[in-house]
Amino acid sequence: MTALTLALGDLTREHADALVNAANSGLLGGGGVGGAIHRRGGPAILAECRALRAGRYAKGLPTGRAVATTAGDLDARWVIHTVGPVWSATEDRSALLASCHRESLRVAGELGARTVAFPAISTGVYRWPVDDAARIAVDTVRNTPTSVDEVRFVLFDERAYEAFARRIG
Ligand code: AR6
Repeated sequence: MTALTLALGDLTREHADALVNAANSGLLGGGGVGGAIHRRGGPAILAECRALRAGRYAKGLPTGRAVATTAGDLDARWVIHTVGPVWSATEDRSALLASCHRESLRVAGELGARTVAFPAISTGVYRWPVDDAARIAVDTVRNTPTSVDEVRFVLFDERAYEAFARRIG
């Protein structure tokens, strides 16, 4: 049974086996939580991202997929980078947001991570409404068989925290 827990604050201050990054497909940094991860985690993370871009993901990491790197100076063993979909009012991209959570858990399981901390993927720069993102994130984690013991959602503001808290119940 995987425990779903919540925290309010900065993901880069959390201790977990793996921290999930809401990345873009270029994997080379950006704003939001990913910017914070690279800032606090130091250059080792970016170096591994560049190596991925030079090899397996020359065209970038596709939306809905996940890949791990070192966590550098963060209090974790790995960062799992996943690319959320940009919110669209005209196209239902929910399956891709669900896939981010499923794929991140799959990668975490392969690594042997027992604790994984997620941000609210796609709810920042990618503008996904937070209540809907909470529904997709929580339901997907609940319905994905995994060896991970704890999935912690780390929410940056009260509004996101309340949305996830309502969904977890
Ligand atoms: N800790 C936890 N949550 C955070 C932090 C933090 N330090 N900083 C922001 N958030 P975003 P996206 C929250 O924009 O929407 C980037 O530029 C934020 O309030 O990081 O998936 C990438 O390079 C929001 O609720 O990710 C991509 O280009 C959530 O994290 C693009 O943004 C996600 O916001 C990805 O957009």
